[in-house]
Amino acid sequence: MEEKVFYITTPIYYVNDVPHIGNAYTTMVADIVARFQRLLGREVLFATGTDEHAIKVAEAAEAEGIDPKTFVDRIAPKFKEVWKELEISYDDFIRTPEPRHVRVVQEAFRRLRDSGDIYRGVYEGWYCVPDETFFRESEVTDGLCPNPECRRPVQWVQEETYYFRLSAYQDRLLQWIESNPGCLQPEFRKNEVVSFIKHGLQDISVSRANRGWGIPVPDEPDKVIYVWFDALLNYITVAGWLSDEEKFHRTWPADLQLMGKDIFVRFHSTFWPAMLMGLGIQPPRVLFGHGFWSVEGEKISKSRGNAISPAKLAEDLASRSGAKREVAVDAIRYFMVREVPFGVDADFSRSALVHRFNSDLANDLGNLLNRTLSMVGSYFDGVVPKPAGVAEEIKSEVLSAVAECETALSSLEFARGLEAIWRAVSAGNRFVDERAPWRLMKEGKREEAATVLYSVLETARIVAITLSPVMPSAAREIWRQIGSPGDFESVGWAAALEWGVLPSGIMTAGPQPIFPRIEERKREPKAEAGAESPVGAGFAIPPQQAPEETKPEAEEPVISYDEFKKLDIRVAEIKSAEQVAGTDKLLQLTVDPGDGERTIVAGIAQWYEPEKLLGKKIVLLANLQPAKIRGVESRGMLLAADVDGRAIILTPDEDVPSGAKVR
Ligand code: ME8
Repeated sequence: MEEKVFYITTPIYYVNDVPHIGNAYTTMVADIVARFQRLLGREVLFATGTDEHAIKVAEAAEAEGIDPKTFVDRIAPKFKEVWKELEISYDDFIRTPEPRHVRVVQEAFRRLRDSGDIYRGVYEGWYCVPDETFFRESEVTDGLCPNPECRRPVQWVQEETYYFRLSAYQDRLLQWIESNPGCLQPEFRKNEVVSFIKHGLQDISVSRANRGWGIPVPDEPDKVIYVWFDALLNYITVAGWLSDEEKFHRTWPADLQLMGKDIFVRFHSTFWPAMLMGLGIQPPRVLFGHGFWSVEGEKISKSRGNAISPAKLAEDLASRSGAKREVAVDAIRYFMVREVPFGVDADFSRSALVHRFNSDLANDLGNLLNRTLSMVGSYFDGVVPKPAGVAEEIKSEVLSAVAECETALSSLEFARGLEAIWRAVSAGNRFVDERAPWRLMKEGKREEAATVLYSVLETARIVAITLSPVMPSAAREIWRQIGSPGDFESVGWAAALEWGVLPSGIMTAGPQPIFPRIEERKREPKAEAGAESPVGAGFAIPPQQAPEETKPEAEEPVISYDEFKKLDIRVAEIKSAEQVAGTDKLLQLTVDPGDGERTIVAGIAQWYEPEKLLGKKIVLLANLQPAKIRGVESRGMLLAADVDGRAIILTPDEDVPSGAKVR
């Protein structure tokens, strides 16, 4: 019998906006699991995609004055682009308007209607468009969505509809959960599901009046199918339900369905398995609802301007460190699964990212590789030396780390898996420190030095394989630099369980530092006036290149009081603010510093919404030489505090008149 395909899914994301690090997180984790399973030799189907029939998608299109189809056709490919940059190795990308999916949704609807699970009625209650969720009258107070993460206004809906008989599945769902330990993870969220179900399930409306967007109800084109009924079915569309029976048989049930906690309880752990039961299809093997990321302590939201674009973050990290872009992507992947155990909430901070980059990647891993390869270069002409024997202590430490890493990755404990790999890295560094090949060479013990260096190269080879699900590009680079033949994808995880595989006598190719350390006090690379600033670079856009007399970075320049007196720093009021066309980071501000209005450009758009700045008093360097930035003449510079790359505008402690001097 053919082996079952390992089937892993992410949610399909709404296309009302481009992906941020929250969506990227789920997708990166799914990618890590998919790569790990492939290394283990499993055939994998890794699916992701876009959920396009939501009302909020139609509203976003309307806000732009275009039809929903044009809108989704523009945004959906952006997801693919971002996933490509983040090295997401998906096998299938589904878009809900595709005919293969429309057919599945309509057929599922028809079958459930025929069996009586879907019945006609009238819906009267609330609907939250941002959450695309129906709420009972009693669930809503103050006209706001009861989901604490949302709390946006709900709409009152009264229309003829179809209901899905969810209430009939209460006992079957509880029984499924009880007889399949581990089907809902993590455990603490399973308990939430059980109490949600025990609290009583209500039938759920599964159609809406057709306003020109959505999949029509079969034989009743005045109605469209509820977006969640449509979206959840994507998982069986991809697996081949109704289109490829053999594929479906080998693929379903899904081995792992990943999502955030926001859509875990109500939709994926209740509605979804009930729909499948109604269709006579087995529920998935494991549903995992992970925690949410905040950014610098704040909930991610577009209006707060902190919905970080993962691609841009990688670009910034690359420019700040000098690492290759794909290595910067890897560092972000590493950070997000290393920082907290998978499942719980986490906070993203740039300083923590920089810290991990420097300590784990540049210091521990980078050092191991660089110093070993330079010694191989100096003492053995860059050729992998032949060991005189097996260094048992490092071998056993490294192999036991691999075993632990395998167990941890299999049970989705990524942080523990990476800790285990870092034990191998530290073992390698310690081995070099203790055995000191440079001393051995001086003492003429060339064979011993060869054994030490070979063992560390072998450690690096094993680290490359085990690290590759999380950091595929960096692993490829390590592999290349140590001269290992072929690629880790073809040798697979099994090659990490063996010691002594790296052939002696082959040429190494390093060292070329993969993770150049980020010098926190280093001057930022000179940015072109108006260029988007990298992580931590100035947000007050300098109108000109740094002056010629810029001192070397180590010396803090000292200025005299007379020089300081030349600065005209004043309080100014913001009169208007708007984004500079064609940039994500620049705002054009009209400010009044007491002597009439003028325009300045500031690199703060990532953190401040233009509307919220109106009337704010800021501190302005008023006599800076004017400069054109992206076509806008800027006359002065807004001063802000730099907190780990984030701009915080300085404002006076009390209300002071515009034009007041700052001394
Ligand atoms: O809910 N932290 O799509 P969506 C971690 N279309 N993960 C986050 C996150 C954060 N701050 N923000 C979002 C939908 N996510 C539906 C899904 S599936 C049949 C239909 C991730 O675009 C997380 O996986 O709102 C969350 O569940 C998902 O994005 C929500 O994506």
